[in-house]
Amino acid sequence: MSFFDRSVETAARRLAMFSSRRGVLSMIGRLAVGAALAPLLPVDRTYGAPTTDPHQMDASKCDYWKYCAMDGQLCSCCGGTGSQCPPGTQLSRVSWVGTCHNGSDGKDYLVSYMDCCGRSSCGECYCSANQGERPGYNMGSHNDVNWCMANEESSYHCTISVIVGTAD
Ligand code: ABN
Repeated sequence: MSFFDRSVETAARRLAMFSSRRGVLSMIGRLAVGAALAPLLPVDRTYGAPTTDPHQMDASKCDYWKYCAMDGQLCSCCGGTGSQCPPGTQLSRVSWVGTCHNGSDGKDYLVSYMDCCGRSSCGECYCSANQGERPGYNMGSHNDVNWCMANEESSYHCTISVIVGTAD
């Protein structure tokens, strides 16, 4: 049998298979089952859009949600972490507070900002968001001040922030 004959025979058999009553019914059945199951598949209803600004979730960026009332250099850039002073520095005896909104859980948090003292200014990652800041006569919410002033070593190095609790 020639190649041409074989090809025509194969094509004819396939056509007969798919155009038989049983073949057509089985295809309709498969389509019906597929259509019924399609709505059960998981769907990304965000259409790829981030739910929040990615910077607000990145602790190395100034617009990280917890830094909303920050005025100072991030200790995470100065050998410490976002909530721990670098080695060789001491926590300020006084601090200031802010209320920051966490976009990922929709809650407001009370955040305490503290300076790390005893070394000269780190000079890195200066952030100044100042949300809710009040003038100097409202000292607890005023941040443009060297809070190391009450420490024995009063030189300012950098600033950390600690979540105190939810703001109800
Ligand atoms: N509390 C941060 C800071 C330190 C020195 C001067 C201004 C602000």
